[in-house]
Amino acid sequence: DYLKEKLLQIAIPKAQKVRQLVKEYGDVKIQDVTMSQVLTGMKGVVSLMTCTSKLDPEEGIRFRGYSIPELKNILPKIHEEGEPLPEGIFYLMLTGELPSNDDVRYISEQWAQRAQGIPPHVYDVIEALPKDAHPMIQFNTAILAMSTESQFRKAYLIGMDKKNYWDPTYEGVMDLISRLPIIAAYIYRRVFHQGDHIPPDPSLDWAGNLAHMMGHDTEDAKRLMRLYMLIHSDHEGGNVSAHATHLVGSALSNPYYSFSAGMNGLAGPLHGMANQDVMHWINKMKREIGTDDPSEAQIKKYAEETLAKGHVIPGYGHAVLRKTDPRFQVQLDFANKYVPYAPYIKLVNKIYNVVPDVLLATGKVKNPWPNVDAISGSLLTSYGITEFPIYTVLFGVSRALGVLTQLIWDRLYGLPIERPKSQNLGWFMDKANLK
Ligand code: FCX
Repeated sequence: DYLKEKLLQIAIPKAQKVRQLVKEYGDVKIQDVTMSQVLTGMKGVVSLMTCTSKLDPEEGIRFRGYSIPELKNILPKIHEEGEPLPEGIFYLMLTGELPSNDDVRYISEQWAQRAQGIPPHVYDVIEALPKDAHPMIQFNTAILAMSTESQFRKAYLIGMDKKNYWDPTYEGVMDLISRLPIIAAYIYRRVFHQGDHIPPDPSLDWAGNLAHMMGHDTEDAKRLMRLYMLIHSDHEGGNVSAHATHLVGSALSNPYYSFSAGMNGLAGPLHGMANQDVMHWINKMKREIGTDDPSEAQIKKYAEETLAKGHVIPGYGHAVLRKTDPRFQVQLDFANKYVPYAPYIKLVNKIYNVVPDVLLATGKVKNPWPNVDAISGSLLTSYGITEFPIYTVLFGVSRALGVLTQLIWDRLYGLPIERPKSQNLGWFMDKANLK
């Protein structure tokens, strides 16, 4: 496997640097931490080392230094006019280098081959769940059920040298990523299409195949799926799905356990489930106002009522970003190019015109701008993928690319178990001299 050899060559000097930093520079002070940082979700506290991507509050995400608009130009594509293949961003996040067409083809072929290894019991486990169990329950259950195949645990038990843990991690990650589209499509067809399943087409790319297996087999739907899989793939290390995957992986739990932890986090409404909740919010608005095409004044009133009830407006705000999310923008540009007249896209535009001011008026929301989830569901819907509960699963399939790449690097760096310190309320009160 030339990719594995290449990875090891890149990683050896970096792992040495990590060891050197700990040994020789371990006492270097890097930051002061305030009371409010700890009590409001550790925002801004540097406590993780992540190499796959970095999030700038103003500019948004960069993958190994490249922004999404840059990647749209430089990553390999199938069609000149199309979207980059997610295989390319995986290669970039893994190696730190831009892939050639051959590298991308190699990964496509690897994944198509490895995808064939899903054990039959995984489908039995899915089938044992009620059809109306949320697709994220089915997805995550399937991920755990697949961990019977983990090479990591076997290698650990036979006494592998810990320097080599990255190798079975890599194998597990490649297997797992290869199989996620099949699992996601299986759940989709089970829940929404009477179990009428569509086999994978090994000649297709990873994202194209997902659209195909879901039954959305047009070139347009495949193009959308490639974009979707590209932009959701990573958002540096501190977001809930990435952090949870990393944390659980630090106990040397295998890649399936680790990723499953991340997916449990993605299923929360403040994280990935927001993409489904946005659609509920929009549809409830249409029902309550009694029209499919509400005016901006009506949307403003509905948004204000949402806040008055103590609810969040899904798709808006962010823990790090302080500008419109470039992942929102790239989808909006895509929508304006290919489906400008889609009713949901028109609504997204109208909502974008009024909601930031409504949030700003609260005086407390740190970022009033839309995030990735404010539009992704409307875009999928405009392409005929109208079943909202599958949206977070699609997010999860994509998110695997980043968080699992980082898991390989965690093992290449030889990072230890993660164990921050906790204190009780009295300790914090003492620090503040508060009685
Ligand atoms: N609607 C209403 N209130 C909001 C809000 C929104 N969209 N965004 C923030 N606030 C509120 C917070 O709830 C908090 O209120 P409180 O002081 O009464 O507890 C206050 O504003 C300050 O929060 P802030 O520091 O700006 O935001 P946080 O870092 O705490 O939270 C999220 C960030 C993303 C969780 C928050 O903006 C939110 O709940 N947004 C809606 C859900 C959503 O879209 N999530 C998806 C995010 C992301 F892109 C993803 O992971 O997919």
